[in-house]
Amino acid sequence: MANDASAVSDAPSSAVSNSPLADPFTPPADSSLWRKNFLLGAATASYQIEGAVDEDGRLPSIWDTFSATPGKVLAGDTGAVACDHYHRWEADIDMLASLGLEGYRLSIAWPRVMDAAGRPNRKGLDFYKRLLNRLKEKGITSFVTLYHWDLPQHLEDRGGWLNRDTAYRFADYADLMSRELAGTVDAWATLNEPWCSAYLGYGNGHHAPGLANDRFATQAMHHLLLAHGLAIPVLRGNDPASQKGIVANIGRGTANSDSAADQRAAHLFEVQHNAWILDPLLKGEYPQDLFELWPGTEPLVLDGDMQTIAAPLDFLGINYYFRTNVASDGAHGFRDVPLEGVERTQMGWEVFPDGLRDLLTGFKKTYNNLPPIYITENGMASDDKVIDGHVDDTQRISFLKRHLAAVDQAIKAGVDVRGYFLWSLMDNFEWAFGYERRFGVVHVDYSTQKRTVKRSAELVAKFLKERKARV
Ligand code: IFM
Repeated sequence: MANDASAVSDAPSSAVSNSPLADPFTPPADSSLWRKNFLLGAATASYQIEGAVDEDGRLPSIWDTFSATPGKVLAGDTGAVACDHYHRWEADIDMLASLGLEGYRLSIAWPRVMDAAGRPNRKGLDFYKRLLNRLKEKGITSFVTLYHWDLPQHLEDRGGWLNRDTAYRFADYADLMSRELAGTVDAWATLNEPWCSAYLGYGNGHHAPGLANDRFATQAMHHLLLAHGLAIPVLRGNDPASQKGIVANIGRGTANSDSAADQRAAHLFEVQHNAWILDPLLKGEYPQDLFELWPGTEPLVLDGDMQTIAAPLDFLGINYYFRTNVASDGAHGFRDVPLEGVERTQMGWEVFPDGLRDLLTGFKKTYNNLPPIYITENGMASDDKVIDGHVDDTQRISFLKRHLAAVDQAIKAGVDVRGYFLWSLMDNFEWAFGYERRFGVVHVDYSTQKRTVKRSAELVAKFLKERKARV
């Protein structure tokens, strides 16, 4: 993959146009999305866009190590340059603002802002201060994730999330960040998708650090959740005016048949995908069914841990992408049974908007203390091409419209959903899939770093403009 940042152009190639085409995105008149206080924004993450991995004192992360390991990432891609956002952040924020997006969800690279002894790295911190101040000047609401998977490699060398001490190092990092950035952040999320960190990172090895053992996955999850629980009161103490929460990726599991065994398989799928994270956070306990699925994997839990983990939240971030159809594996688990003839994305993920509505309404029934919800990620990858300066991402437009309709249905069913972030603002490094999979509403040409606003982003901008103009 060519990733040469030398020939550059900062300006997005197409401004928001008044297209004569009928608008396939704008929500119906009765949609809750028309409410001006429903936040509509876009999300990114540090390792996926920043590049500049060894500049200004940034230390290596587990993703630098993992992506440099042959065979781990498609085409040998790495985040070394990515979208070069570390150097182009001003133009990128201008682009975000020109689209009228009201919120921006970003993450901080832990190895950029703290050295191995826990001391601040001023140059790295200044990058985020400048960026957050610019968002404030532009009136854009900032959602800042502290951990979107780029663990400092020096912590992994001491056991990473298998080492309980990492949870305490995370609380130190949260302390430093919230002391330095207090007043510039509207909402803090401790972790992004602990399921991915624990299961893909330590359970099946698909992500950094690439370990594969169910027992590791449950212990890593416990330390991740403990890190979250330790950080929440620290964030509250240092930055009382902001909201505090966490972001979970949730999965819909459906049964391949009406048989009791397949129904149980679908239940277990959702236990390991959703309840594994949400039960500790909202009930202060792990779901016991998890250990029927993965016998003998109970993590080591010390006295007081579960109370720490269940610290009250101001919001819950939900990331939703697809459903998984499953059947019993004939033993105590489930196996995927991909459905034929359904709509899929470039990732091969099934497009299933009802899953988002059903999970949200289900959580409201299951958790009587369910916090206000932000959809912190939703979107899809497609093999987008720039043709005559335009990207007509028809499937994404329809995908977004249908998922926003599902959010509206959940709101009408009584779920307190307060906002939605598109994943992603721009095409970026899609982890083990490198640069091949394009999730952005803005296209990135990685050989020139030219940004091209896709048709989906134009339509979101058009809707936001209309909404703003309403009295
Ligand atoms: O790109 C990722 C993101 O980092 C976390 N949530 C899912 C996205 C798409 O796979």
